[in-house]
Amino acid sequence: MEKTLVILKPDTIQRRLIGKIISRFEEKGFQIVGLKMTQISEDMAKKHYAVHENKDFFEPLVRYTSSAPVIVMVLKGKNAIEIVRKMMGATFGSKAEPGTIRGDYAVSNRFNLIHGSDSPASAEKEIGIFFDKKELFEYNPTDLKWVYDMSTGDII
Ligand code: FUP
Repeated sequence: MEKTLVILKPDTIQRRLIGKIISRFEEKGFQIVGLKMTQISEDMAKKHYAVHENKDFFEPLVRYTSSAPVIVMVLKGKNAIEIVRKMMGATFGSKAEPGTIRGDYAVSNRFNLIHGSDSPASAEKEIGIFFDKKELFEYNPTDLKWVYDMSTGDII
């Protein structure tokens, strides 16, 4: 089982899309093990997007990310990182396939609603930045044995 960090960015909250987007992850079968509303400071946004530091879109990206409240959550599931990225769709709303979150709800090449960790290393780092250990929960969803076939001892 893998954990990944998801941020529902300011446009998701402003456009009242929180419920719709969280529902997709719940309906897919992911387990929410941490969730809260917060506002990302300019400093945190700069750190979060440090790989884009030298790009021309860095400054507006930091402004967008820190401009208003966000939802941060940790999702758990087998191959969660890759599957969540697929569900998000391509970076630009204008390019994202219909059926993906960005494809269905975004047209902008910046306001793209959602962030998801892109590797196990970044998931671990990002979860640590946004959540204290005591804000993450271990529990057994009662339907888990119908989400995965666990009858053989593996998670299939
Ligand atoms: P993603 O992993 O799909 O969220 O995308 P990236 O890490 O490549 O980009 C991070 C954020 O930078 C995107 F969510 C939107 C923003 N961005 C721009 O504003 N302009 C660009 O040309 C590329 C990305």
